[in-house]
Amino acid sequence: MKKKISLIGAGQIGGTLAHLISIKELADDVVLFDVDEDMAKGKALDIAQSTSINGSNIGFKGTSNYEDTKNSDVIIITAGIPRKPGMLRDDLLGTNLKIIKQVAEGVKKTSPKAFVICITNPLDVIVMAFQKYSGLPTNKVVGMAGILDSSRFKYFISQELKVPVKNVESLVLGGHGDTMVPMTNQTTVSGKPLNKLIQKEKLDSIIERTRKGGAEIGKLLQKGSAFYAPASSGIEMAESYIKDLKKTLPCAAYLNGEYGVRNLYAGVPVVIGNLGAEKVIEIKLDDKEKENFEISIKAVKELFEAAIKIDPDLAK
Ligand code: A3D
Repeated sequence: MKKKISLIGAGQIGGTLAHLISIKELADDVVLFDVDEDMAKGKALDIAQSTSINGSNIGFKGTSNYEDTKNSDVIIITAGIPRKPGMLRDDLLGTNLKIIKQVAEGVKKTSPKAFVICITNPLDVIVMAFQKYSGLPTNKVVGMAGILDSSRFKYFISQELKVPVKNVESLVLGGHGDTMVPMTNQTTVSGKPLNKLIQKEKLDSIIERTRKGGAEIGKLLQKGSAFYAPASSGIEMAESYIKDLKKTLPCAAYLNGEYGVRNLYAGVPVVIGNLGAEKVIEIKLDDKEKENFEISIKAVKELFEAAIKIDPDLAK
């Protein structure tokens, strides 16, 4: 069966997603959709011209017409504005809420059966708003953040301990903001508990650097925010869905009682397979992790309340 992936937003992350899909041959057809149609067309053409070098056989199209995205298997949304240096993710709320409403209307009409991965910030609230606006089933709408945050945390640990990053196992849960929760007790390096390998002060500074990981890159880039690692993270989710790999990945998923949270999107480990977000895995948190997770959930809830003030329809 032919697979079609549409990328709503063909900016920095959208373009990188398209290139990765091409290299990994994850789909037969890739559509880059953007309000800036020429930019979407230009990137589609550029990547299409790399396929004879990569040896992939994929059709690319750039567009600003939702009809071209019709019947997509996977939709990855990056439409919106990114942070500028000094901005918080939450500062993007008003603008990106309006954009996600338009996107939800377009996707609902043309690809109601798609698996939708949202990347636009502020992530947890935007993915929840997309689900409410589109009415797509909650198992088919997820947010990308935890894979990226975990990857940053693992990278910093590997650098500190001078070990290959693949030897580090860890995950970061909660909301995608400064209250995100790196699970230090679940972290191992070549199977050994991290807490036995690193001093507390060093670990605390790595946690802080992880929480501020996006801002650090934004400050260096000056124009726009991180895009390579965010795109790789989105691709891991799309691949697990398309190939039914059933990987357990930290993603923003809809919680219906899991972790004591109801009717909210937040970062938890989720099995991603051909049914979408198939199962939320509840890992045992110690008292400190639980406390931090609850602080993070509170921050997501407060931001969603702020979103409802902007658009009361979200309360329905
Ligand atoms: P950027 O390069 O600006 O691309 C965004 C694209 O969205 C632009 O090309 C716009 O033209 C397009 N766009 C704007 N409005 C619409 C619309 N209504 N319909 C379709 N396209 C539209 O940004 P980026 O790719 O660097 O980042 C995209 C989003 O991802 C931002 O909100 C970032 O904050 C967010 N982001 C999230 C993470 C997470 O971990 C969750 C990480 C990095 C970036």
